[in-house]
Amino acid sequence: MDCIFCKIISGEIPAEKVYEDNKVVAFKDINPAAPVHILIVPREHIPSTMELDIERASVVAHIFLIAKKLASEFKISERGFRIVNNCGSEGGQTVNHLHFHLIGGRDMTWPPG
Ligand code: DGP
Repeated sequence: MDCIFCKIISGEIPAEKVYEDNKVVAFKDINPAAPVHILIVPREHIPSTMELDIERASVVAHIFLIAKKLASEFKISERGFRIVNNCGSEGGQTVNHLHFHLIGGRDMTWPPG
């Protein structure tokens, strides 16, 4: 499958991995939008939120727990951070493998662009 995140998960393409377990992998975004910008992705290739179903939805809860743990480790938990999932082209999704951005280390603005 021609998926860049599947290739990062398998190790075919290098990335700065910061966490992995049997369900998810987390690595630094190649184009960081903030001092801390980590992508957390399921090992299973799920194209987007629209392909989530009840059997696979538990991975999202797991991703949020890993986001919380990484926020503490990367020292962004006290001041706050943002977790973002872009879905579809108008939603800003550019890689079609479900992923959550953990972004922090600077003041955020709202609404997002
Ligand atoms: P999104 O726009 O929500 O689909 O976010 C995709 C993110 O993936 C974007 O912030 C850049 C990042 N990205 C794309 N290709 C690579 C890569 O090869 N390595 C890493 N580390 N990040 C990548």
